[in-house]
Amino acid sequence: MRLSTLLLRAAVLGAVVLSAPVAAHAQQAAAKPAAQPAPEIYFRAPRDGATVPTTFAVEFGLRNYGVAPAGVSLAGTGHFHVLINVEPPAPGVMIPADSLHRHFGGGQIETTLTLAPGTYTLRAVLADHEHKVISRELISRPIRITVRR
Ligand SMILES: [Cu+2]
Repeated sequence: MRLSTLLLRAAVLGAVVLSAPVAAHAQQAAAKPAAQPAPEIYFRAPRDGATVPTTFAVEFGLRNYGVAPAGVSLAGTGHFHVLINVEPPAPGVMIPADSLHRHFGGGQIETTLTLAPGTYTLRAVLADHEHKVISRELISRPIRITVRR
């Protein structure tokens, strides 16, 4: 019961995350029907270079991949992480759980973060049900933000 509820939720979340790029992707598919679309992960918010208050909204973006809660083993899915001022582990390596490696194992696609004033480099990383980095493509480009006093 609980698992099926989670899976349903994951499917709904995946649909929400993936709905916008579907139209663009459909055009590519028409031109190149055999091509496997590359996944892409990014921050919808905050924007690169943004100045934000100490508590700020984070919205994840994902194309050509799905979202499922941690612990749910479903091919083609994972859950989001935010890495703060640290390099991402290599694919296949488990992401630590500490203040610099935040896990969103509930399958969240948006959240809030609270950071002390300063400048930060953030990366969004999608990892599998065991918190292992899936691939380089599922590590976002770094964004730089300034948290204001
Ligand atoms: Cu995790």
